[in-house]
Amino acid sequence: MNKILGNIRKGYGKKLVSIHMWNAWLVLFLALSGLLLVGGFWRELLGEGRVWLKWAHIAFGLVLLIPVIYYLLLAAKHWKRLQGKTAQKTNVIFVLILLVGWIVSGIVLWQFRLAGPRAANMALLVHDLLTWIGLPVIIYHSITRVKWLKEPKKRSVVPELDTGKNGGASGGQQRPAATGGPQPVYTRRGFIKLAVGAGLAITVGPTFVRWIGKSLQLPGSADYAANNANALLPDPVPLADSSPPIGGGAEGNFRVYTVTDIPAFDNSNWSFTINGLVDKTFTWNWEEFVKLQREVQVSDFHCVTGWSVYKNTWEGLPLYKLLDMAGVQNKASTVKFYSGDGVYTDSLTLAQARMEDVMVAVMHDGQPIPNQLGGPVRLITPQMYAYKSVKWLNRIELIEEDHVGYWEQRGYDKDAWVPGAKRV
Ligand SMILES: Nc1nc2c(c(=O)[nH]1)N[C@H]1C(S)=C(S)[C@@H](COP(=O)(O)O)O[C@H]1N2
Ligand SMILES: [Mo]
Repeated sequence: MNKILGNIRKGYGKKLVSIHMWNAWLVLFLALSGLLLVGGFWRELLGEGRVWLKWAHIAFGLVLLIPVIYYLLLAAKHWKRLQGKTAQKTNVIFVLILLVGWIVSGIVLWQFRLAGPRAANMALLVHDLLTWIGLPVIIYHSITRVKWLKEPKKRSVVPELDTGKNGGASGGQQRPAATGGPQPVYTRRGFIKLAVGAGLAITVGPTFVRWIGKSLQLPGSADYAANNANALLPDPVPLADSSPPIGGGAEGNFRVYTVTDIPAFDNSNWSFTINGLVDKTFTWNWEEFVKLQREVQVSDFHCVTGWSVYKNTWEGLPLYKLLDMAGVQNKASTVKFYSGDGVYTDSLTLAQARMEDVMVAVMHDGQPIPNQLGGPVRLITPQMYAYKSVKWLNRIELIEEDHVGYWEQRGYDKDAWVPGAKRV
């Protein structure tokens, strides 16, 4: 009888160990791929690989459901075993909340078109927050719980899921009295734990604080206007609708995206051109450009990765007016946009380009657009995802053939319409 029970227990323990192992490998892959996906540095380097990586991240995220569900099937039993072990129970609940939270928010982000921008925005926040909290805890757990840090006799049959058995910051001092004598305060384990904890706090802490500041829009946390490296004179004078902004001020925050170094411009190196299949080519310098008649619109801005900024008051030149000024020739069917970064391009069909809210924007909420956010001039396409919204826009060309934009060449959907857009 005892033998049978022992075997069952052994099989059950093995299952938990293998669940834990699969879970650990999946989380490791998801953490690395996730960090590569958000890291600005990697955006350009990865190029097309980035879109593949995103799909792999989604696929492996879904696979993560398997160990979670498998564990939940065994949970009742495991739970009984944990009777009285509050620390371990807390740990299991923490891990489950983390994994389920990651999976659910990940699914919403994956299905952003179905979910819509509000839900996607919330999901991205949750996904980020869980990563900020969960990843350091997991790294700490992984480093401080590797086998060589443990005393052999204290290894349990179900080592990893029973986290907390030797865990907690005071783990080093919890050794059984059986070893006899007073406990040393500084053990190797205790020291390593402290070092890992301090290392994580130092490396992760400051970025986390910055992220919180931006997410909660604390004053001064993302002051792109104050750090505007552009030096274009004169400043554009805002229209009455812009200052104060009729939209009441944007809600949410931009994430600075770029596939190049962030350029900065001044009067000597900035100009704006519209050419190609037009009756009249224009090239304006800044002094001329700021004199062109601007208009104001309030619109939402959606990035395809899940974040949005609502109620932006943009001031600039409606694109259709620029097109009419230049006179589009019959042969033209595509409007191609060039960025002053020298790399990024995108395009709209002529019909899309003529939508009345497509704007060559110069001001945001009554201020010049800072260089980090694409100023002095960027494109705004409220009906479409923001990869169409070319930053540092300095040239518009009318062409006969189609043009596949930077991200579209690298796997983004040619169809960039946001849900509910008035498609043309
Ligand atoms: N030149 C240039 N324009 C660009 C991009 C870019 O990398 N380079 N990224 C696009 C994407 S995917 C988004 S979501 C928005 C982000 O704008 P922001 O950096 O002002 O938040 O810019 C778009 N325009
Ligand atoms: Mo984007």
